[in-house]
Amino acid sequence: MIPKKFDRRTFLAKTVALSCSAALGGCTFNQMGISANNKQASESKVQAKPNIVFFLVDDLGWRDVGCYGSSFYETPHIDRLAAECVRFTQAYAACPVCSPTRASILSGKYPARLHLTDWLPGRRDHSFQALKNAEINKHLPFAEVTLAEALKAKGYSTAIFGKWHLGENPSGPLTHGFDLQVPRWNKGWPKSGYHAPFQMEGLKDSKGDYLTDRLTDEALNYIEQNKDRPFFLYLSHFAVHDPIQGRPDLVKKYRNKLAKMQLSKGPDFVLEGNPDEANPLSREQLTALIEQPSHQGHRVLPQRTVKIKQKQDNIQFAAMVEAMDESLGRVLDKLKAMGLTDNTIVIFFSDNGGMSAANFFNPKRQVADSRLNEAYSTSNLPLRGAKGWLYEGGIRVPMIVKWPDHGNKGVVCEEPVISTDFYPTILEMAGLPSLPDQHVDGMSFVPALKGEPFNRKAIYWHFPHYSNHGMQSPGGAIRLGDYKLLEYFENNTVQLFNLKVDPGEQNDLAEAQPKKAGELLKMLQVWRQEVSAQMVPIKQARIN
Ligand SMILES: [Ca+2]
Repeated sequence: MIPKKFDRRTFLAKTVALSCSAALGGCTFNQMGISANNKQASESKVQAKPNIVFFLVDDLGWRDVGCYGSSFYETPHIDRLAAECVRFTQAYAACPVCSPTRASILSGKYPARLHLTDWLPGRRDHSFQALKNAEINKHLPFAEVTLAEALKAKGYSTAIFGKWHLGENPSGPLTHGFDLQVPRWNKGWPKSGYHAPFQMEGLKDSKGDYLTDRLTDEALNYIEQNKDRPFFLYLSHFAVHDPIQGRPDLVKKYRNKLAKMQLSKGPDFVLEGNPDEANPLSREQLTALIEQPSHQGHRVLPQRTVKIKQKQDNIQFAAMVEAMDESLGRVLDKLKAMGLTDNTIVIFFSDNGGMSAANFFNPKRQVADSRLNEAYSTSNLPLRGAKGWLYEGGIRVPMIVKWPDHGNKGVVCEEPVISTDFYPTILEMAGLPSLPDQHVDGMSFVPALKGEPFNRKAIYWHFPHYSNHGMQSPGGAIRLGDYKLLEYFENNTVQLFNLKVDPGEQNDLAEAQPKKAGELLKMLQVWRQEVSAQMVPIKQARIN
């Protein structure tokens, strides 16, 4: 699909609509400016609104945080935040890769509905594929009223620090509701890595600077400058996405820690194949194959298998995680110093699971044994899979939400929620009217924050693409109650798991429980129709 061009008429129509909705909502804020007489009254009104800090980490796995069970990475500030509010154990990203999840957060819509189902600009087709990758929008559509736009229309100052990854200009954050963008860089990874010079416009650096720290400096400055008006701070770290480069002092710390640590038993890697093969490999077969000469090394291996890291022992990655944790600690300290703690909602989230599989954007890539820590960041155990997979390891992520004076404290919530839910939840927490025509796929989880009954009902995924991080067929998934069904599009295989008893997705129940599998498959297929999901095109002849 040819990327949609910037549609000025749509953008202007949306801006007018936002101004009108601000007026209808009783807010005196006007995007075209407010009179001096009204300004003071307006500010006194908006000051009561809570600030919102959305702390978004890139590629942080569900198990990569102390309070989620990591014994190697140290995250005292995240753990402390969790102890003060609500920690979700079954929170999902809407996609196992970056851009679609980010689109779902800011639009309240499923990636399938947006036709933005892969990272941008997306993976190209390769000769091994039986299907072509589905076509995608190359940027967040301008017709979407983003969360930033909705908040801005109600008087919020809005700023993004770090990663955007929802399209190049003119579809950068500044045309999607953000007043400020640091740095002026729209791609999904840091241009020159985490060590200065960063070579990114709008972000000064000095020798020895570390990117996570510098973005935090800028965010703290923003909090200070906006302490007297409501703000939406979208601190979207590049960390802990690769390149895997830790801050030197923390790398030293983890080198020492690893040397003294007793490593867990079990294999360093397991194999994963394509469950959608005509005769898919069983776990026993995969375990036997990884010992064979044919399956040594780190590349795309025979029978469409790849290796998945099983241990958290990467000292560079551990250092990245702790630097990110320090960043959260500094933000919380700054809020406290500014007297804003009691009026600031803090959300901690990741956009997809941990990179425990290597990136085969180039299917011929070979990773030398000496460079494994650059290709595999972490382990998602006990979850199966990795970034790029629809198994839990690719989509279940850490999530912590603090709502001062309203939300529960020190509570663990086991109800499933998904990234489309943030939009209506944030509006409700901020006391703003919902925008039901916009966040159509979101459901406010405010009841879950208050400890009231909350039932998310079905959650859906659509990933009509081959992945950089595995060789599985394109597919989709549905979660309903304790059950999850995965469907693959090459051969229409389905897998059914009961996550309550089998969170590691090892015991496929599709044959044993055909009624349940049929019910969920039907729901998934009906949902794809409802959201007009783009399907993978007609099968090509397989070329191996
Ligand atoms: Ca990501």
